[in-house]
Amino acid sequence: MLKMDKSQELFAVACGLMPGGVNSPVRAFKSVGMEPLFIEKAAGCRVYDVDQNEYIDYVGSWGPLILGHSHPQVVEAIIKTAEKGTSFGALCPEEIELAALITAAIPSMEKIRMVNSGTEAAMSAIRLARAYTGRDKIVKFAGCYHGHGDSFLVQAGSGMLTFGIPSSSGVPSGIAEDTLVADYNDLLSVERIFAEEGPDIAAVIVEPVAGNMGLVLPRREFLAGLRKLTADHGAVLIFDEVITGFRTCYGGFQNFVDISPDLTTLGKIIGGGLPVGAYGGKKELMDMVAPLGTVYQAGTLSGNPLAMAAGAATLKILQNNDWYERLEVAGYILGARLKKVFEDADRYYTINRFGSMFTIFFNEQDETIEDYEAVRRSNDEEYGRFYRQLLEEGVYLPPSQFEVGFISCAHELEDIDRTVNAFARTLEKLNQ
Ligand code: KE4
Repeated sequence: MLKMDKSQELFAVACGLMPGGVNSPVRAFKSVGMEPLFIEKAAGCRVYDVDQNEYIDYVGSWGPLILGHSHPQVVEAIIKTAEKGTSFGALCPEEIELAALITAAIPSMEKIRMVNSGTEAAMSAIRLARAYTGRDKIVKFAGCYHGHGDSFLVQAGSGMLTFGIPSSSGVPSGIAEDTLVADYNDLLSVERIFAEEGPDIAAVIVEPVAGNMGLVLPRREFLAGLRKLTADHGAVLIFDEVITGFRTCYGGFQNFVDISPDLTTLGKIIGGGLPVGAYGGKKELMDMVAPLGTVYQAGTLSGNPLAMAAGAATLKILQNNDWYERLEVAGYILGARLKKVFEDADRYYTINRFGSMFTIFFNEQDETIEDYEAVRRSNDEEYGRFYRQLLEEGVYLPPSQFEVGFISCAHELEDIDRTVNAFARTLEKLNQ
């Protein structure tokens, strides 16, 4: 039995201070049927909770820690910058450095604006799309998540899927009505919406690889189809690359599939573990943003030197493409060996993997998982049962079936080995 006394003691206090004891719902561990861990420290691919339990970490702070925790060069950049001041509310050289690194890596981002979260980036991108087109409606996909901006909390993924809150309360009906929902990987569902509402649609926002209903890969024709459909109807195509940005390659998933969206949102990795988001795209759109244009968007800590330095240090390390090859090898080995473990245990499962991102779905029948309906058929109770046992074995997956596991550059083959063995022991114990 996992020793969790200290975590439980702290959680009791936290519940008196914060709703559900957390500052973000998915951390509550509710969907995996246990009280949450309090993490005390982390280094490389390991996290350590307040009860001195050690885990191989596949959460990676939900994606930002692609280099692993406390990377020496990132920590050094943060310390050196902090010694000169953390935020001035004025221009600083660090914001130019990070903006230059990102726009050089993602050519469709001719101009970029830094914000403090993926949510802010997505909210700003649709505001800009609405201003540029003079239209109000947006199209999103069931199971995709773009942060907690009102327009996105309609059939969203991530914590909303985890907690079965298809749409959040508190969102004015007028706003929800302007959010049209299509089916991921189903181009026909988008064509039908455009046939009815095309002239009123400002933008389509999509996760080019869906990471908030578990990992669901795009069919090739899906993204290319969205590009053509939005261009034909004068709507803005927004790739939400908050997860995939600098995760799948040095740049965006868009580089990988050679599709240029009109706007891109980023977050997570570009902050190197500190709060950073960004949106950017064609000059024609971005020059509408204040103070140049009439689309207002602002932020006290946007572009602060500390977060910029952490992000720039991270991207400069990732410029060495060997890291992406290494992540692909680690992902391939983990996926292949887990497939064998599940087959030996005679269990239905589906492992969706792309590079260093993966999700294990516990399905009731042997099926591929390529859309939201198939995701909904997975057994998240069984995921919870598996999760708790795996934690006992020292492996820390995302505490939700509808999230993505992340391998970092700090995971060695020895860690993959230990992970596979932990899965095998877990399945053995669950099958007893
Ligand atoms: P943030 O506001 O959390 O920085 O980013 C929102 C966001 C936007 N777009 C995508 C594709 C995202 O995945 C996210 C946030 N991801 C979740 C986990 N899947 C963050 C974890 C949490 O909510 O605590």
